[in-house]
Amino acid sequence: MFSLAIIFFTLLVTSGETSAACTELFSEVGTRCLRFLPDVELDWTDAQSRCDVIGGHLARVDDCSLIAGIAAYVGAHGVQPTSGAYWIGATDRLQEGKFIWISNNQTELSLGTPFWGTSENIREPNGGSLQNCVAMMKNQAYHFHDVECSVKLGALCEQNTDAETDTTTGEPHCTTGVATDDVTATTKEPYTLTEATTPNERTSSSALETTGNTGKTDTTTVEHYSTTEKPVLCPDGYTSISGRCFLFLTDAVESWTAARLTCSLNNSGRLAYVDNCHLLGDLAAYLVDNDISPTTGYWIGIHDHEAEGIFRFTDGTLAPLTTPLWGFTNDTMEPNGGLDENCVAMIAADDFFLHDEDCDAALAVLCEAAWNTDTQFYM
Ligand SMILES: [Ca+2]
Ligand SMILES: [Ca+2]
Ligand SMILES: [Ca+2]
Repeated sequence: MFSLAIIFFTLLVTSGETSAACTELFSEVGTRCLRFLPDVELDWTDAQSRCDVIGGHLARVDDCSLIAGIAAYVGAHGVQPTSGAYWIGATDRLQEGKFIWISNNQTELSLGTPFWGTSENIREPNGGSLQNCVAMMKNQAYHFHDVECSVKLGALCEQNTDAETDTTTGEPHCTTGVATDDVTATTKEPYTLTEATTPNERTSSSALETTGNTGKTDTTTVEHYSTTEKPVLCPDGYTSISGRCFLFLTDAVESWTAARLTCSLNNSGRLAYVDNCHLLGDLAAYLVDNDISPTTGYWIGIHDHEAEGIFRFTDGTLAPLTTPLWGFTNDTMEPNGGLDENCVAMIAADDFFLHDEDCDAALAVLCEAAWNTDTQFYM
């Protein structure tokens, strides 16, 4: 009976992990329903029309973890875009420099880390009023670039939700029996840009209330930077970001091994485990917004000392370093140092994307407080 209950619960949880209910024209990627049209070579407007014909819109890639899902799907199914890039549903046509998603009430696409790639070491978007449409670039691990909207690229479509279907002009979408590649793009305007009324600014606060955890006396005022995680109490000097505690030692310029020791001497911390793109984005935004920037970068707790190309955290566990965590040097994807570069840092000149570096290089130090299972506090 007990095991049956567990199985039932597992089924519930498993089905709850995905909200996708994809029609036959779309494939489940993460929690989304996407259709890859790698060979169409359409300008951005025609690509949107093509998606509209099959009951979708150009994809809203507003979750950085979806980039890894897309890259993995492309690799597994051989749907690399023949043009080198996929159009997605973001544009700054309405207001130069402000990129919005054409679905989901035109929410804003944030600039910087971790969504955007580089061209010749210059951060995208870089095209000003000449480049107003957003594409995911095959040779940049599907990071975003702004591109001239008239360029002919592949289309990455996303199935409309019921709500999105309901708000269209009333024409029902036919999703059965359509051979997508034979569909002729319609001439109707598939979307309407309207003035956004509420700027989608980053919400950060250094004065969020701390709820409950008052049992420890040597903690500082909680600062909290993520909009998705609850703030936590952190040791002296550490800052709460993404529900974890970090210490930025911008003046401690030293080798990776020395940096590791420095963290252990600061409340028994460790070099930071930058293990997902949401955290990388939050850390980069915190550094930019607080104008804390070393000239070089921050050592973090990832290395490939033991086996070249196998990156591990300092506790020996494998580091899940899927796109979009790694940066670029001269348009070449990091890590690029082979046996000469075995330690990982967040590099200031690359908007804090990850690079492998010479472990003897002198960089600043990013520590993370360890969780104490006895006290149930970060220590
Ligand atoms: Ca532009
Ligand atoms: Ca560009
Ligand atoms: Ca490197």
